[in-house]
Amino acid sequence: MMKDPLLQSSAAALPGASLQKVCKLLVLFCALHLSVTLLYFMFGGESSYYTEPQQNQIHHKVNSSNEPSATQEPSSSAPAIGDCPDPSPLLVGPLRIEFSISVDLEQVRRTNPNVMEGGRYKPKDCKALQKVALIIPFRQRDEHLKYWLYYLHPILQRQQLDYGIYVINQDGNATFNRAKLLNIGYMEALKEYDYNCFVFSDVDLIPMDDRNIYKCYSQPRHLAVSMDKFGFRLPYNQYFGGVSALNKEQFEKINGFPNNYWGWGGEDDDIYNRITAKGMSISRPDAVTGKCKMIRHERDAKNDPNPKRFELIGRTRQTMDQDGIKSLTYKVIKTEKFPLYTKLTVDVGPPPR
Ligand code: UDH
Ligand code: NGS
Repeated sequence: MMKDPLLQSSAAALPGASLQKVCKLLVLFCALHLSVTLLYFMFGGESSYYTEPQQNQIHHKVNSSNEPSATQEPSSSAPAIGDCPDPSPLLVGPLRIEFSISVDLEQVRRTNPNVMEGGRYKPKDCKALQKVALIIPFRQRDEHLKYWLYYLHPILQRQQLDYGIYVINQDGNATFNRAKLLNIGYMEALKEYDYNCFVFSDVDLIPMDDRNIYKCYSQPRHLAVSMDKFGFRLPYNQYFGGVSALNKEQFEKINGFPNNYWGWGGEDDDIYNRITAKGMSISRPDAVTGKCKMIRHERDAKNDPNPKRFELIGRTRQTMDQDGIKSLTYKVIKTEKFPLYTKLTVDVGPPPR
């Protein structure tokens, strides 16, 4: 049988030593190829197979839209975050509110670790739809303030608001002036941050549903519409007391609140008159969402019913453009930054004789 001459010749041409040499060369070649491939992946292969094209594209988009133009200030390197969803997905609805528990503010601070000094908070993962200053008229109601902070901080965080708490404490023992304290809160909060919404809340009122959002609407908002002490309904249609919210434009339009209501009653009716006199209406949540509980208490010293209140309400339209934030005078006596709120002690001046 004839043998393949080619096979015959190659076999004959490869003695043992040469075969070993060829094998060694082959192994060397393979090793070299492997090292080059490895080096390529480690240092030079960014745009190669294993990069994540989708992530790269997103990066690129953010970078290109954030690219500072010649006239722009260089922006910070933090990536832009989107607006918080409306409504907030964190809301839980009806809440159990009770005042028999004892509240320790140190504990409240620990359970709200994201609240910053002075009672400031803003959501981390999204941009809050509004910057809200919460303003509380105050004098000697520390027990009530504890409940307010205990309940409201978690609610306001679930509502994903960028907010700050301002307790406006009337100095001295003269007759109380709720509306003037609220005007002062407005002015002072604005000095601290670019708030665009102002929620004015009595210290003893707690919402029973976190869907009652403590923010501003296209019309001035009345939030305390369904109080337990009134059998969960409005005491009268024009009622605007307890808790209300006005944006900067609405508040300025009515020249703020009146400064000349000393003692209890009527200032909220005056505010209602101001709003309607300027052609605005009142926005309200429904009676279920708007349920709230009041901490029962006796009448405070130096806050007796104001005998002049009916006469004053009758003249709102004549007085409102003079009496308000335009004519507001006061002195800040003390500013205290507590972990859960900012307390401003203010001199509101003496009531008229
Ligand atoms: N406030 C104080 N200190 C005072 C007076 C009033 O902090 O000395 C503040 C506080 O935020 C309060 C708000 O002003 O929630 C409204 O005042 P108010 O409590 O006098 O009004 P309210 O309608 O009570 O809550 C009226 C007296 C009810 C007497 C009931 C007697 N059974
Ligand atoms: C009205 C007062 C309001 C007060 C409301 C509820 O009569 O200021 O009662 O008061 N107006 C006048 O007195 C003119 S409450 O029952 O909550 O104490 O807000």
